[in-house]
Amino acid sequence: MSQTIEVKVPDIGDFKDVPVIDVLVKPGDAIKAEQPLITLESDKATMDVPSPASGTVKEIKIHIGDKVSEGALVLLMESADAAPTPPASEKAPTPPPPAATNSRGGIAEVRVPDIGDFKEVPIIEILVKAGDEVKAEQPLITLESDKATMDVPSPLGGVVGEIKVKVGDKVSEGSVILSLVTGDTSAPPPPSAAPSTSAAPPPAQAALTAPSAGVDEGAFKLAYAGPGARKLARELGVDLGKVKGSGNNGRILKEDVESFAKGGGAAQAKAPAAAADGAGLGLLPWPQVDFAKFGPVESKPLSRIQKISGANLHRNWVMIPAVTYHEDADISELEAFRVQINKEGEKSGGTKLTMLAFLIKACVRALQQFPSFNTSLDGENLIYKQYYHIAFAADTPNGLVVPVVKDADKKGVFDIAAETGALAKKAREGKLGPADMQGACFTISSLGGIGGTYFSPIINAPEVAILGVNKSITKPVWDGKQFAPKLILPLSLSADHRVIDGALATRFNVYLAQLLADFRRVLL
Ligand code: CAO
Repeated sequence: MSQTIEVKVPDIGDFKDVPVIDVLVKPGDAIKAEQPLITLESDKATMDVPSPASGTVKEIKIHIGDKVSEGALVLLMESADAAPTPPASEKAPTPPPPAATNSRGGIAEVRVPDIGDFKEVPIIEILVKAGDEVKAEQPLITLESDKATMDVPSPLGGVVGEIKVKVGDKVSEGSVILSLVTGDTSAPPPPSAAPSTSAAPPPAQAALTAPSAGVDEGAFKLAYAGPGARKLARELGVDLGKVKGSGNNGRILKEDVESFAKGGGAAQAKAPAAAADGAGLGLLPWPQVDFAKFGPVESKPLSRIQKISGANLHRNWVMIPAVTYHEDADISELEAFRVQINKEGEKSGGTKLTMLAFLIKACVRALQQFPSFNTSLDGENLIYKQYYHIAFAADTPNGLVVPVVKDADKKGVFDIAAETGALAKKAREGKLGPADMQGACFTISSLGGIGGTYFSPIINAPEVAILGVNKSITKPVWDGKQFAPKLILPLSLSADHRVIDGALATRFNVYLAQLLADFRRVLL
């Protein structure tokens, strides 16, 4: 017998009441273990809740917009894992996945229809997934050229088989999109009853959602909204760039589009937060340029990490009156020590000490010496933290992420080096969980492995300071009698001026440089 499983929100770190921004399955869907079921989005991260087992979705217990915490019931499913395979003649106790229901139909290949003069148009959304049951005319993918956004509808009813394209692929008339297991007698039959047929969707004109008059296409493209909201905006002729999102990080929900269309939009458009084009801030509108006029171009959608971190960085840049203070630290002895210890480690096969690990340890000492740096603004109060969790920016193929080394004050430099190495690896593999990225007191952004001299890092709110580090370089330094070669590490400290004034920031920098110049001071 199959078994009904209650799928609940797993341990999601300290996150509570996190909004559901997407429900990725529906009753009747056949799902595999680990397949994402819903997407949650906090102000720090977007996370999918995976299925604990294979089976069939029975009942969904939540809606988009619900706020959930660990243990919340997501859905009921019939677990296939628990069920012995029934004999062929025996009727399955639960409805089989849709793909298995149509034995009379064939397999149709759905292709891009006539889309006018458009060629090599990028796919910006795939609206269905393998196993989905679709109706004739239901949109399958969304294409977006520099002139128009268009949905390609399904020519037939059926069940989606293999999806042959991915977001970012460029398609033209005739490109194969997916295979469709047909058999829905209510829909027009495929042109041929052969098992593999080529089904031309309705003419593109039926699907083409040309830009509405007055819609700013550039801002529409950049708006932070999912396919549902985008589609609705097209249908209602709403200029998405002017809609204020009420979802997490300003994500535009369908309701926002509806209320904008109903007239609330005029007021919204005036709100500064909604002014994607800067008009609401009294600024000139964002320049709209047809780049293709000047040479070949290619449009690629931002990654999910870029969209989320972009919204956070923008807020922090606009809202924090930050000043960046520079300092040079003489790390000649520290680097010699690091190299020496690593050589010894090579013999014993130990963890490699990194400059980042020493920096984390030195920053903890500096935060202890200057507690104002280990705070967060909370209205008119300043929260002083008595723990030392240090974040570091990690560059990944999908964008910037900021994992956190917890309780760095209680860890040795070897442990910190091992932990940053493991976190950076996890980050590059896209496997960081929410708990890995929360609770930071202070952030280090190290570009030392790449180069550069100084830069101006953006504070990671609600922290009040961030340390930027570039590549160390040997420079001649006057020691009172002569120039001596010293290995100099350029430091760039950005601090929130509401909490930290210039004198304090400079004292912090000078102290940090002293620690790095003579690491024994960390023990004092
Ligand atoms: N000066 C000179 N050399 C340095 C250095 C510095 N400040 N910091 C690191 N290096 C050297 C290392 O010693 C290493 O050399 P070897 O291979 O010879 O040992 C090399 O540069 C590569 O180091 P790394 O950058 O891979 O390792 P790390 O521990 O220093 O940094 C991490 C780890 C995760 C911080 C890094 O990989 C990373 O992602 N950096 C980018 C962060 C970023 O994008 N910040 C900008 C945020 S704002 O847009």
